[in-house]
Amino acid sequence: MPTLTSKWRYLIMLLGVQLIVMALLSRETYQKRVTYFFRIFRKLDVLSGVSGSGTAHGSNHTGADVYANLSQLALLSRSEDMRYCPNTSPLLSGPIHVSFPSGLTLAQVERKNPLVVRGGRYRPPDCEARHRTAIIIPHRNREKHLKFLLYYLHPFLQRQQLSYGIYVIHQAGNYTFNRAKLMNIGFREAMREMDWDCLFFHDVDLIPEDDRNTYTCDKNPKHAAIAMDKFGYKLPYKAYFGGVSALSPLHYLKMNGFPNNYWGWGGEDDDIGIRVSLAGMSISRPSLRIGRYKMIKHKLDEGNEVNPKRFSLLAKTQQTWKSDGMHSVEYELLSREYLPLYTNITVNIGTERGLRPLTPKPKAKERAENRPGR
Ligand code: BGN
Repeated sequence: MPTLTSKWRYLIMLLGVQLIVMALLSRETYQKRVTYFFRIFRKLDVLSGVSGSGTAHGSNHTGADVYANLSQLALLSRSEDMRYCPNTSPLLSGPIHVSFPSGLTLAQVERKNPLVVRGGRYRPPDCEARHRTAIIIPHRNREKHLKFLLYYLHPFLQRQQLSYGIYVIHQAGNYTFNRAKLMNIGFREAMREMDWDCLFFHDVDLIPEDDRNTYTCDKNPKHAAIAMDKFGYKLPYKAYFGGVSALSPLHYLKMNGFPNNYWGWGGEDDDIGIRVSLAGMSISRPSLRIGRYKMIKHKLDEGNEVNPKRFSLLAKTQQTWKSDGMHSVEYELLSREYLPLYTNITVNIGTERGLRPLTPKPKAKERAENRPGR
């Protein structure tokens, strides 16, 4: 009998050790499962239009809900003798949780931003903003990305207590895309409407991940998207100026805006970076910890093929920057719509061979035939 008891004891001990080893091995998978489980809840939260989930001072690595705390703003009202907002907004919370749930609609984004008015404009309800920032987004066929950007950008800017407006510059037609030219147009059309003191030139697929990355201008042109997930949260090269950058109207005028002659993907951001130094300025940047962005994954768009001329264009920036830029931008304004979440400016920018009508004008004979009464 005593031998049987010790055998049992031995077996139980062995089972115990096995259980401990299994628990240790499955810890990582278990954690992943728990995180996945919580993510499902976050997604539901986003879609059901509930605000205020997540911690206001989110120091956890996944970050806080970008809408946390903002619902209180809707209860405040403006008064005549309002003070300036504080230098640092009390609404900032640091890292923001960014995910891309399916099923999000623009109507839901609208509901979550009750203080945003026609044309995508906003002013803090309880204090006079210290800064007026216009966001310029070059766009074509990226409705899904735009929806996510608007979902995150509106509350992000409200947390910073800015007076702001969002402009989407939509290239009409199927000709090759020209990001820098659209940004020149955005500058002109936005400044025509209001005396903005800072302009953020913003790719549609980049979501800021930390609300301390303030959308205000510095003494020098600022490169804000310094740490993108696709580049391992560091600069791909020292002179990189792509993704999101910020210029005051004075910076912009000093460097004659952006080039108009980069058709297709690549090089135009490098050209803009070179212009900054040719105009006697330098590039300022937030810290790597704060200038973080998540990119919405996508394939290279049709009509935005890699530009084979970018190398030769870049080699000539020094000779061309004064003649090609904001002074020489040519376009046809097709429409200006004040939508609930942004101002949509649709333009015909022509092709590399110049400005040409999107739909060829009918010949004189056809025009005569189509006259009413015939
Ligand atoms: C660079 C591109 C940029 C682009 C970054 C990041 C060129 C010019 C040739 C020297 N520049 O290589 O436009 O933003 O990669 O993708 O292609």
